[in-house]
Amino acid sequence: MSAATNTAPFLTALLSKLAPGTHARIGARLAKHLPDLYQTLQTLYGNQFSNEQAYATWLTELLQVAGEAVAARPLPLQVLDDARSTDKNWFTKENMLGYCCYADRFAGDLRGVQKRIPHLQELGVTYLHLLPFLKARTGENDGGFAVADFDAIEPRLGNMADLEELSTALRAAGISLCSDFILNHVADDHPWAVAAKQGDPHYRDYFYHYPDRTIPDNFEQHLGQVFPQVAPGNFSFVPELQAWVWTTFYPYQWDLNYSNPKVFADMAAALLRLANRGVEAFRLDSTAFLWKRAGTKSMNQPEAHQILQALRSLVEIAAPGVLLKAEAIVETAELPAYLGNNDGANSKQECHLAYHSSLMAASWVALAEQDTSLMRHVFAGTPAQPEQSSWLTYVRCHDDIGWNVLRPEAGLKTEDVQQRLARVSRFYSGEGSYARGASFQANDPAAVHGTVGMAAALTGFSSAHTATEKHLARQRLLLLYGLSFCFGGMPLIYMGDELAQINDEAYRQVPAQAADSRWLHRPVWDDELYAQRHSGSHDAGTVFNALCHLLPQRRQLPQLAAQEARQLLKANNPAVLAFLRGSVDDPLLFLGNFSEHSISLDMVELLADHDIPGRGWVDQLSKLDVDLTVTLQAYSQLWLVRK
Ligand code: OTU
Repeated sequence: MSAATNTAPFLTALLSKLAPGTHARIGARLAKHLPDLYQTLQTLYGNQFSNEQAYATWLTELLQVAGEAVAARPLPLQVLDDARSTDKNWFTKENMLGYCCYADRFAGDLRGVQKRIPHLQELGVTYLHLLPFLKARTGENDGGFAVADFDAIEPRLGNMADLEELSTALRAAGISLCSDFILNHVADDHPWAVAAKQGDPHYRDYFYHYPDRTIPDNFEQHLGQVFPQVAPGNFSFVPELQAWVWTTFYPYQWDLNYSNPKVFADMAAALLRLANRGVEAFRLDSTAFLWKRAGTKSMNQPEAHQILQALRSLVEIAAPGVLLKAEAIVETAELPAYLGNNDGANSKQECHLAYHSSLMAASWVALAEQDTSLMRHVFAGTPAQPEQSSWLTYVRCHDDIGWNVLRPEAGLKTEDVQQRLARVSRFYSGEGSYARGASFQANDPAAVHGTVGMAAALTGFSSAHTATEKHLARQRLLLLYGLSFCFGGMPLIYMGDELAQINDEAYRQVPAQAADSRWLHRPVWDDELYAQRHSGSHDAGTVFNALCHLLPQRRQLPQLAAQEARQLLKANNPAVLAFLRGSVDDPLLFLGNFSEHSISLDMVELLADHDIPGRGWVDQLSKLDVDLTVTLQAYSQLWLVRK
């Protein structure tokens, strides 16, 4: 059956197999999304079946699972599905605000998280990303990114009842719960890996396994390395299998073989079961790596996108209130595809959200270089996102800041790129700067290291002694957050940043963490800082108060919704970032000074090419009118609107 072929007969046959009680709920959604799903999965897996009938039988089984998920979907979630189906842009609005933390480090366990809802509400959070909380591998587990069971909670953190209770309490508070869904790999003690080790051929083929180094060596010639120091190479020898297993990340994280349709079906079913527990958004981890192809980096392959598109169709059918968020730490040019496209008849829906990781990294480059040129390239390389999708904008996360994604923007000659990014990396590890981060691993000493460290440590709080230094540190932190609030996307606050929390060195004493310096910026919630949050004489308070000033302003500015237009302006000073949001009739103009100097700008000149007057602006943050010549203090930002 080709795309143009009618899937109606298939649909009729399928409906006869689904519980009649669900037809009213699922019928129209199936009619809408089945043609795409049928075709996408046929492109991916059609050749694995002896004929089209066999493929259709497999797809029927998959959709029966989706049908069961619909039948079992709790009523409040059905209500949510319906509401969101009539307001498909709900997550792109200017009121959206994310918060990201580890359940244990934030609040002990899932029950503890519930007790911290008032903190989230004080900030105006509408989306809570709890880092991995599913049952993880025993022993080292990459902060939970090695999952042993998709249907169980990590016992330290609670149980399924706690998760359901938490998601319900969050929903009542207007907060959507986001869970990681680690779909690229499972832990080596996940039942599938255990069965494979015991010789079960069915489960052995859930993984990529090679009897000798011939194929791995071939692949390795083109592959990168994520953890070159602590987990070099992309294959690990597994004695029980007498084979080399594909392990992109740690040796105990076994990449799943998505060329096997059973893997796709099982993972899709696991996602839908979790959705029925009240998880409203999934952070799809490491999406770039889902498909391997010899002779390539095995990242961003078309099939990886097809897997995500098929998941999207399934979610639209079985749990349309749920969001998918792509985590793909890749070059700017590769990012937009994760949001799908609007190309007319070929338009494809993929993830609702995707991390704008190169904007994040570029904003730190701008701060280090006191020059926005590189970031302007990232802006220029970011097309308007398709309808019903949004960037996830952020300043920090639980991983290192990877500078290498910026290679295309960093220069033309390899040595220049290398030197430039290495300089930024050294800047943030403190060489001649206010920053107090550290380098993350890289595979050769000449290569560029990523950077670890809390945002407050990187912006200068840890090295500030005088009031002026503290003021500058605060301005830098707020400038980066301000940009993430205004760029056009859902901004995410990383736990601790709202209280200017600095690095946590304790990981060096914890054997399971000591080798992975990302733990430097995964601190434990600090009650003392929290108690200072309204104090004007503590860093925690001044930052918290300032954020609590910016955030309500943001919620009142419809120009800042993700779907609104964005246009970069050319300022006559490279340290200044200037861009318009919203319509020409009622725009918001963001001005940010990434340098330590104060800079004057001529408003008429700035807007000359845009048919917008230079006169008649007011700063939404200070409520002060703006003169024709506007002065931006060191690291300051203005959010200008028409009077
Ligand atoms: C993701 O990250 C997670 O965010 C990491 O915490 C996990 O360790 C990893 O997957 C394995 O599950 O490249 O796009 O610091 O940027 O590991 C996937 C390196 C990734 C991370 C990288 C990352």
